[in-house]
Amino acid sequence: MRNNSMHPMHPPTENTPRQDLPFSLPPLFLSETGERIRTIEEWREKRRPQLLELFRTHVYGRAPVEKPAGLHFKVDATIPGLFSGKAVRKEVSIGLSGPGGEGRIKVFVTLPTGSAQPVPAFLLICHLPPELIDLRESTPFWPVEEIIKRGYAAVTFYTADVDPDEHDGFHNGVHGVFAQPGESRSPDAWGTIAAWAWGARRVMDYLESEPAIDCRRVAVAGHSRGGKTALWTGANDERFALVISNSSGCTGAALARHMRGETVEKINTAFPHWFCENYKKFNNREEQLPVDQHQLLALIAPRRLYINSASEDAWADPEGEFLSCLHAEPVYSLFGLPGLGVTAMPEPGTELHEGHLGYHLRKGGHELGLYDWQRYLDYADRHWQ
Ligand code: GTR
Repeated sequence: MRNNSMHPMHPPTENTPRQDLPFSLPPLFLSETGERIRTIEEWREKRRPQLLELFRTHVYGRAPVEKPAGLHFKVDATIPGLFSGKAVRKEVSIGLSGPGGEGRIKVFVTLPTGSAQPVPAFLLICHLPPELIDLRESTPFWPVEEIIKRGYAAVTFYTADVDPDEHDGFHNGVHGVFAQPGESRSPDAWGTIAAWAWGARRVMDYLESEPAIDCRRVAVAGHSRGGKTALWTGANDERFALVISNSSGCTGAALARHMRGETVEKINTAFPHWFCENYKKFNNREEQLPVDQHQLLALIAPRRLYINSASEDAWADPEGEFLSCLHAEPVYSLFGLPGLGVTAMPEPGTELHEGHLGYHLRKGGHELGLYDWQRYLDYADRHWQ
């Protein structure tokens, strides 16, 4: 039963019936000033903005602009007759300019033909470079044909167009475009994941101008570093109705304090450009982080969230991802919405599609493939029809 009132049916509780953990997590329902959060209104107006600020300050960093003045869209090409006439692809450039110069994000928008109504869409944040994946083709990683067949638009962009995936001193990509001349970087300035998330939000700006898309039903999805980015995108931008994290692992869906597989120190060492400088203070000090990742998941509520893990993907900590979902559920309960529907980690091969929190644990390793997409499409078919 849905409960939209200011007063939840039951006061929110953090502990039951979730699994006990051998560490304590930062709270969902206690504000920084010690105030207990009891209602949807208090969550929305007090706690949610506080948590976003904590994640900006200590983890992902702060974007210097929202939608920039001068953002513009140009259709570079329209290619009809794809997949035996079932789809048309538009190739669109999003033009950006800031104090440090100009940028361009190329967006590939494949639309099913013949729909009288605007269609829902899947937006993939693609971190694989053009040398590895051609986004104009249908592949297991990006099965455009399957997405179209189910009646959805398939939208994607290369993250490298927004910001290169390398430690370049934050001079290139949108970091450079929006830096003020002579500005020194603050310890909470945006890292590369935050830059990519910002780029995904600009793609949503474009989609809002595209009459063939139903912007009330847009899912943002990504795999691994793209999954971390999808979560941060969805946390910041309530225009996304569904957020899909495919094996996002450390600083994605997995609880930092669970400390299996990749840890804060390991990720900050291997990828020093992904997060803000402040995050490095928590190398080997996860217990002192002011946030944990269940709170990131909770920021998506009451919108739909779908988490995937793979049984042999120990580096991304499947158990830590599942526990994070369980511990985000109280916020869905506050909204009167169903979560996973289980309290123990399911067997590999299981999918949980009933609730506002969707989940599957695929047998196998670290990848995004057709099996995963079919689960995401099934979930959308079920809840978006
Ligand atoms: C790994 C990294 C993970 C994950 C992955 C990926 O090397 O340790 O955090 O993001 O890369 O994006 O493929």
